[in-house]
Amino acid sequence: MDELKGLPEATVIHDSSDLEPFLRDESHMVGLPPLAVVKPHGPAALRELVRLAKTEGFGLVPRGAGTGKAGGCLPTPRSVVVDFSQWPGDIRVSPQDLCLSAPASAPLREVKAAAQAQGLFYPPDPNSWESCALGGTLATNAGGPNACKYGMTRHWVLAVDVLLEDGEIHTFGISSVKANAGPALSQLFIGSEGLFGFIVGATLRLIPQPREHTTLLLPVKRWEDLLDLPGRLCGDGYLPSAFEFFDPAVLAELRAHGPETARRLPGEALAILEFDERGSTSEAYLEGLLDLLGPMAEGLEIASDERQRQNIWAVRRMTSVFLKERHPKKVSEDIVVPRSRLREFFEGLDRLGCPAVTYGHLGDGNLHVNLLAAGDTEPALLERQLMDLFRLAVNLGGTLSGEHGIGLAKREAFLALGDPAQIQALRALKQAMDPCGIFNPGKVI
Ligand code: 2HG
Ligand code: ZN
Repeated sequence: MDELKGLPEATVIHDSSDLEPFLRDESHMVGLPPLAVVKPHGPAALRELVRLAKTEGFGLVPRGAGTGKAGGCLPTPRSVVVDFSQWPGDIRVSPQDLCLSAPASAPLREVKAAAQAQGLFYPPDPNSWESCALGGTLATNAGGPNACKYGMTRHWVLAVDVLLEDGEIHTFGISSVKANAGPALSQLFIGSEGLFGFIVGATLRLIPQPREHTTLLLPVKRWEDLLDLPGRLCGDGYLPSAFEFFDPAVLAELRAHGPETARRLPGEALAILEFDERGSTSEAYLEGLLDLLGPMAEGLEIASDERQRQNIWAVRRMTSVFLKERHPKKVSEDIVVPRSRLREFFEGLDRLGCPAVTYGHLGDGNLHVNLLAAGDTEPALLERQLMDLFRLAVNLGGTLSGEHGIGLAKREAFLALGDPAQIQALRALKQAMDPCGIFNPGKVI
């Protein structure tokens, strides 16, 4: 694309072989070849890109590290990918303000480490946390196991710096939790998947680092027994910092074909519970938990040191990649139902006869329902299976996506099942903030 040749403060990629990696993310979708990929190094590049997008009529598709699970960063017809990996800026921690500022390009791993180096904690922990970029986690409102106690990425954002359709970067929010001069427009951009503008940096809220962790492996004989446990724990004053599970099919796969540490996993089904309260490593705390678990506690294993804890988490963290390697054409969803309706959800899934295996964030009702045979399923049937699954979650007071977002992968389902008033409001906002339709066209709505 000749117009991009003189773009200031940017690296521009045109060669079709170099564009190849930008057609994919971690979803099952594939994008169309973009006109080019631009890696901006400064505001002049963004200003000029916005101007050109408007005058030449192409779309701008934001990209972080490409670890998204819904196709949000995949190129659509006549688009330029804006890859933020070279966007400049440092990670700066302010212990006084309990906050941290960082550019969109900062690896989430480094953001979390910078907080930790000061004894502070940034909780969002999507399973891609070692490879994803902060900007992507903000644009998709990433979740993760710790969301069970600490909430989503959006709950940790104080301010965002956003490229708007005037070509300039504007800051929404301040570095304090108390800011109430009108509605929090910063939140509009978190989880928006770049619909209204592109996030180039943010100020994040921190808390003191938890110093104690009790990590439990809870094997069960009848996996249905796990389904009431998230609600019972909360009802009894125990809020796990993570409550993950594997259904019997996923556990069997891990045990039969997974890494060494997975081969020793116990149980018919398995939960991983973690508590990080002050005092959670005390005997009294554990006794209370054992009381609550009753006969379920038989077979319980407690990680006795940090190495064991990390081994347990390593197995959980690799599950998605492992299943994808075993079943390259699988489709993986991330529906949510309220904790109190988990049992009804699985009964419903059974009734649907949906050929799914499930694992994920049981503690907050966010389940990774995987259709392993999706690649060999007739497309119309697959679509029906997915719609039935989404409808089941929605009818139980849940939603079709708990953490991965809508992107390209769930756009049609979102439009079909979403509240029409909400979709209309989103479209009105899009029109107001991006009247030329240059920001991530063809995604979400
Ligand atoms: C996880 O929790 C990730 O492991 C990925 O959200 C889930 O691939 C998936 O289905
Ligand atoms: Zn997940």
